[in-house]
Amino acid sequence: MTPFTISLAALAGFLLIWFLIEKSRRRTHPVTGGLQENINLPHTDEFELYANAFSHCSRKTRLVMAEAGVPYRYHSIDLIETGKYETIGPRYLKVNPSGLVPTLVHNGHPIYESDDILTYVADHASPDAGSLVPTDPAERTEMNRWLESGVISSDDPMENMPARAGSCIPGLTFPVFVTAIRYIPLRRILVGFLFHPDKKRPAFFTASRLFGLRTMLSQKPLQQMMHASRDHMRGHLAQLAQKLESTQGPWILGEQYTLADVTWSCILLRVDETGWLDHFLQDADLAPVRTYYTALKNRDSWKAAITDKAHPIVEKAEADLKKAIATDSKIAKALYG
Ligand SMILES: N[C@@H](CCC(=O)N[C@@H](CS)C(=O)NCC(=O)O)C(=O)O
Repeated sequence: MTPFTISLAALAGFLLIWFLIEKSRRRTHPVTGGLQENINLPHTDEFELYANAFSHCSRKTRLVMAEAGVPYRYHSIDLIETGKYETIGPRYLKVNPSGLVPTLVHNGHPIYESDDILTYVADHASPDAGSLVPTDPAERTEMNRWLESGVISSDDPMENMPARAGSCIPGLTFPVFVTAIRYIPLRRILVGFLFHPDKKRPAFFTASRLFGLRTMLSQKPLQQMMHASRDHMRGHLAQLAQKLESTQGPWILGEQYTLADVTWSCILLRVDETGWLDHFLQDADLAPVRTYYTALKNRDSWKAAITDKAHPIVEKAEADLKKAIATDSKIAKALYG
């Protein structure tokens, strides 16, 4: 063996050991939702929230904290579309071994799943928070129905789009993902092939980074997925408009702002920032949705939870997408045609 082959073998051995150690530090597994009383995490504040600026589920939890008036320490956790795969870093996996955001930590005990966080905050966080849930059981059931519609499943984020508005979110967000990923170095995206539990994500982001919006939008399966999301979301918005008309607003259940409005704030925001809202609202039947969305944005919680936590990469991506739609008819046709 020459000194060169010996060095090569040593390097390969070193890389393999590094990979195996890193892999074992980044192992993920599913978690059950709700409060985990048996887990104790280091903390400095009574409430600590681990969340991402762009993540739909994270936004719901920031909004509920703002609505309940609960102070908390904020840990901003990146997803690859906002910079890096921080959710599968060893530090965050100690907080939530599923590798998903958000996680709320109360006195060191984590609470998993965004909807469990919403109800936990409404039930425990502050004396005012109880008002986010109706006392009347029938109203409570109705609130839960609207909450359920906004869920994004951890197992299959796009399951059952006809029943869930939340399942339409990934497909509608796809063009913004493609434009955002331009700002992320390729080497960071490729790390996902080594460590991310869902290899479809690095594959999608690598292709988006290499080929760009025009090419990605011309791929038939991606177009079909996006159009299915769009068409089902239109149906969900029509149901929302009918509901708002029947209750006379200003909120989904009428006079009382509830957890259902927290979820739907984030759905409408995503539909808006991905360039779809104006397209949908050309339909006059959806006018109540516009009034409702304006009222949501005027609440104090919106500034605290959404505006003040905006992410620069996402803002650039949204501006890029709007420009591309305005200047490239092929892109506009792929989206709206
Ligand atoms: N059902 C979960 C879904 C959480 C989820 O899917 N979070 C996404 C962001 S919205 C995530 O952390 N993805 C990790 C990744 O993209 O690598 C919840 O509601 O909390």
